[in-house]
Amino acid sequence: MKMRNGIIGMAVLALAACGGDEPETAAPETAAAEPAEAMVQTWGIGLEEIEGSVQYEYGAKFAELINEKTDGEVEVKLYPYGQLGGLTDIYDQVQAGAIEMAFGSGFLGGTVPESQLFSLNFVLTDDEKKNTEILNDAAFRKNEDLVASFRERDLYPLAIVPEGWQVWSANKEIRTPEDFDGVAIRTMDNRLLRETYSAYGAEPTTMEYGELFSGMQLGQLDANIQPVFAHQEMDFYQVQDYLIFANQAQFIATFMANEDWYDGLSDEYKEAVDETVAELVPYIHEVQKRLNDERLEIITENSDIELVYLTPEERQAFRELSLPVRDTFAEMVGERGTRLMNVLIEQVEEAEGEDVGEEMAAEAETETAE
Ligand code: 6CS
Repeated sequence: MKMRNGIIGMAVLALAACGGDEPETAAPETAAAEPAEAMVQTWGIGLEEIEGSVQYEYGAKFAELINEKTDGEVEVKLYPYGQLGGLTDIYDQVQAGAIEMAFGSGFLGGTVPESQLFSLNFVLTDDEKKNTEILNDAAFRKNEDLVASFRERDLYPLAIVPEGWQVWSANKEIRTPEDFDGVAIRTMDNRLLRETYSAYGAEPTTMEYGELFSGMQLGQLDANIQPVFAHQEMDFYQVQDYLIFANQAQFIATFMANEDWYDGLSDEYKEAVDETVAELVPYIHEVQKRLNDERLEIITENSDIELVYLTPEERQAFRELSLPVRDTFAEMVGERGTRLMNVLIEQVEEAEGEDVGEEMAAEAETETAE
């Protein structure tokens, strides 16, 4: 393991030194007081996505705020997708400490099985902002079972980042589970997603993010699952005929740190990191909404792709098929992960209960006024 870590570390150093693939240092917008050069340290963030993505915007804002809060003593470098290898290479490198932080989403299931919780369908509310708040509320994000799942793999979860609804693209219209019959759909590499799409009647296939465009173009895949911004920025929409909005799940990534690095931060730097990730919760929600809305406009302007929005009744058929997959999750991850799933379900029910309470109070107020 040590040897492998050393090789990965050297790969990152070599990468940082080579001009063409130079990582991107997110420049602070406002120049902080200049520290002596020797005092400046650099933290690296591995992104699963390219420039212009939600993860990139998150990383750039994180870099700007950290630079300000540390009076210029820390610079943050972003490594967009492709610069550190494939998706699992990114996770290997943050586990090994070759980079300080990284994002991990669906493929992370192979490294942190409990993170497949974020791939479960029909678990969160229909309100994206509320979901972002629930996932980042201390009751969930600092839950000891969540933290222990990451710590066991030398990682520490800093923030949970929903990046927009997971939207199906396909070369045929899909409105019912029967429509999925024989459809080769690409899922990220985790068992939970494969079980979910098998339950829907499709034929799940795993493929690396960077290979998807040609997979669809060559007809190896009939369908794909991405937030809208990714369908656009990776040009996937150009090789598919339908975009189908079932609002079955959001794309959710974890922004995570190498455990030893995070634990070893000075109190001052740790506070800067903790404050920054808290400040970025409402920020990134607004960014993902904007990016997804803007990119949908680009898609519709530049293609004849058909947009399909499932009705509540159509969604319900998928919801029912998704429920037994919760038991599969429980079997896969054991007691700790199951407790975590139950905490999330409770938080969601509580938030939905508050909504109903607020609606009833508003109705009562209107009736009194009448
Ligand atoms: O589908 C994937 O593999 C990738 N999609 C997005 C939107 N982000 C990263 C992830 O690996």
